[in-house]
Amino acid sequence: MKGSLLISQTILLFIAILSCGCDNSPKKVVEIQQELNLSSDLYLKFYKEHSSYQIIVAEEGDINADGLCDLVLIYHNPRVGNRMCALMRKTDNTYEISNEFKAPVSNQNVYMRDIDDTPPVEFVVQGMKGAKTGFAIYRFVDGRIEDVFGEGMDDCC
Ligand SMILES: [Ca+2]
Repeated sequence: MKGSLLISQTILLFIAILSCGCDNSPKKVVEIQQELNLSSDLYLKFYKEHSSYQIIVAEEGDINADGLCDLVLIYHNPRVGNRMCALMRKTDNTYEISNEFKAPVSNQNVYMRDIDDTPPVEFVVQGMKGAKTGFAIYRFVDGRIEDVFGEGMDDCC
């Protein structure tokens, strides 16, 4: 009886691990687009202008605090590897592309987090390379994205 309980708990744990979003297979363009509420137009423009890139993550947020929703992207550029940049929406609904940073090799994630309670919102990029993990916090300052703080990013990019 105890043994079968242990086996069923192990199976449940295994199912939980499988369904935890660890799947690292690339998302399709349309799948990412459907997850975006306010920036799918910027996403499609960028995709059309950079069709050789594989876009891995797209996260929305107003990173320059101008009231217009911007888009942070992690993508694979076949010439140089994984990169992160932001598309800042302009009032005519085109975008200005930010400076680029190296981005993690796998399990990438981007999320908005107001770390200092002062606009603009910061954003966090995290990811892995093999077993190594890293993250970095970025902020839009004077027209550029700056790396505010990070840990282990050199080992996972
Ligand atoms: Ca903005």
